[in-house]
Amino acid sequence: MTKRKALYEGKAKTIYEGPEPGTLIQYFKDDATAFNAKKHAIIAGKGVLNNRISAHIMTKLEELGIPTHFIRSLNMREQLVREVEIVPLEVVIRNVATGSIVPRLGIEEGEIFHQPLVEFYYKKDELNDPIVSEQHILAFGWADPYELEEMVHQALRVNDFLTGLFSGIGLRLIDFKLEFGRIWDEDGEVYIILADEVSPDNCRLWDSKTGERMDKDRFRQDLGDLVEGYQEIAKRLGLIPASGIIEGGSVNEKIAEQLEDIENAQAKERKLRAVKKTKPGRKNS
Ligand code: ADP
Ligand code: AIR
Ligand code: ASP
Repeated sequence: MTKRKALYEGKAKTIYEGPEPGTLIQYFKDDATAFNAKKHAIIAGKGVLNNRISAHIMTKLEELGIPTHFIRSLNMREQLVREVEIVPLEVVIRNVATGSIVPRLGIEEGEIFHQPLVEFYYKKDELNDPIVSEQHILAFGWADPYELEEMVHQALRVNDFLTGLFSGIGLRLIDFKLEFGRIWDEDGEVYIILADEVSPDNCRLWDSKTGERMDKDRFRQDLGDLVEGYQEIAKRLGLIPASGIIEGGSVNEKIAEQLEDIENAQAKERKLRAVKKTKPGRKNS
């Protein structure tokens, strides 16, 4: 194997230099962390499942015209992506009350919101990713008004699409977190595209019938075996065989390696959309 340069060692992924300028390789690790990495475990199969699930969802989002960093899967743990300048924000969409918002606002767990709630958190581990307002984002220059509008617009489109996708396989999309990044074209025009991953690490998914938690809350709150939940999601999405990918506590590599190219047939020239540089029409009086 050729020696590649690791550019960034994250909590759940390692980022390697890509084969061409402007590309990166995302390696999905088996590490699970919570509470800003105060809780940590290695869970066999998590990386393979998140790689597969995220590749599938990013491909579907591209089909809807939502630009993403995903180029193609490389193997069971790695995907090729476009290198972006990450906007230092976590964009969280909530449909139902759970997690950090419950104690923060003293609301009832399970309350359904009148409309999807969009929240922003400043991506800064040292500060435990504090919640911020649009005014903070603009005042500190983390994004400009057009970028902000674009991120909210795309995040709500992702919410609509994923709510339907998961509802079709008996899962409720409770909330999720997205990260966006910037890329520039030759004319210096900036594009906002969806980056990072969309997986049960950053989406809360409850079984529609039983309410069972299928996502990373299994690990955060010790609710059950994490990989079992992730496998169930992948099975319902038709991404892995009904027998699963784990055998005797470790990944069956023969099965897992075959998962990689299922979606690559669909990987095609990505269409990009520029963020508008003129005042959005709907803001005009
Ligand atoms: P963390 O940094 O929170 O530990 P991860 O372990 O998931 O998170 O590491 C992946 C890192 O790569 C994140 O910091 C994320 O913002 C960044 N990233 C995701 N996609 C891209 C991309 N296309 N280009 C550059 N950086 C990216
Ligand atoms: N999230 C936030 N930071 C990291 C992640 N993964 C995701 C959670 C949840 C949503 O954002 O997975 O789906 C809201 O999290 P919380 O903890 O603020 O309730
Ligand atoms: N991944 C983050 C952490 O390690 C947050 C979380 O998912 O709970 O703290």
